[in-house]
Amino acid sequence: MLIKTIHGWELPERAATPEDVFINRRELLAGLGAGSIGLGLLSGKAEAGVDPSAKYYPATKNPKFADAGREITGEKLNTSYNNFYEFGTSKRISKGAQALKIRPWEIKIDGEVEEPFTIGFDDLLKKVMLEERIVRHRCVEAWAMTVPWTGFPLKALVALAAPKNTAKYVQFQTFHDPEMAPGQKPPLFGGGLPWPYTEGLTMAEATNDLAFMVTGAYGKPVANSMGAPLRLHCPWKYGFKSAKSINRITFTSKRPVGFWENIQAAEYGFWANVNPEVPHPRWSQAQERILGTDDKVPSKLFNGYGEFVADLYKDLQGEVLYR
Ligand SMILES: Nc1nc2c(c(=O)[nH]1)N[C@H]1C(S)=C(S)[C@@H](COP(=O)(O)O)O[C@H]1N2
Ligand SMILES: [Mo]
Repeated sequence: MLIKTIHGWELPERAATPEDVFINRRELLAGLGAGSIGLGLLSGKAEAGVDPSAKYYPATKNPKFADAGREITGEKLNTSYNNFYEFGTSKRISKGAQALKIRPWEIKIDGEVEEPFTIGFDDLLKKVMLEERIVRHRCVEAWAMTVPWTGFPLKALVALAAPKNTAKYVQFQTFHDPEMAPGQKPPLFGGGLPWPYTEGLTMAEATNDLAFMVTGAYGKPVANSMGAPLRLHCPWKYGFKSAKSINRITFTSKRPVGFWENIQAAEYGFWANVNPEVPHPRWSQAQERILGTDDKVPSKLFNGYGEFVADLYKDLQGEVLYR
């Protein structure tokens, strides 16, 4: 039953609407919805204009990713149509996500590294080179968008972390703060969700050119609703692999279990590479809907980024690579 309730995000937007209404109504009845939105607007205003990283934008465009072969998704749509379960199961969490407090923001680096450390987000920005990349994003729900992200290659952060050779995987973790993010409050969604949100990559994936740490989008610091101040983006994998609002990165010798894998391993695996020929157990992945339109286009293996990443999987054919 829990699985059924929380998986509104797997349905096309129109089909999911009645459930969103239901959940929002429950929030209202619980006296939470209105309060958190009010707070959110206040703190959002307080933060506007004082983002200390604003000076880094717009960043230099990386010519390798200058054209994603599709129109860029409108900024307004992109910042207001989101998956961010910390703030609720509907796609319309952008107002609620204004409650996300993005300063001070620290990232803890630990696990199999020479010396664990914690770094402030603004100090991290001083140690990396930001660039803009226009890439496609493919959600496991079969919708797609195209985003002008700003950020830096994940491998730069891996280098800063100085992992030991016992490190085989990298785990990303999102904040855990039920007071700030009502979606993390146990009673509302049954208390069964394994917060905080975590996701993981192999070291080979993490040091691939395409794995990107996002700090901005649309030529400015990334919107709260899209995972401020620091999120991952892996264009060749289903969207749930790209954790938002990261405050901890742990290097491990054991393969980490992601948030969705923990909930439903048969449907959401570790690898989750886009493949139109491998259906989700409950729907086809052959096509994707372009966000903001009713257009459906054929999906592509590795979301069309095989030239960068196909080699990573050559020796892994025994694995469930596409789910
Ligand atoms: N912490 C966290 N990260 C997350 C999610 C989430 O609910 N919480 N949703 C994932 C999913 S399913 C997708 S498709 C993308 C959506 O990113 P967007 O809202 O910027 O489009 O974020 C991913 N990262
Ligand atoms: Mo997704």
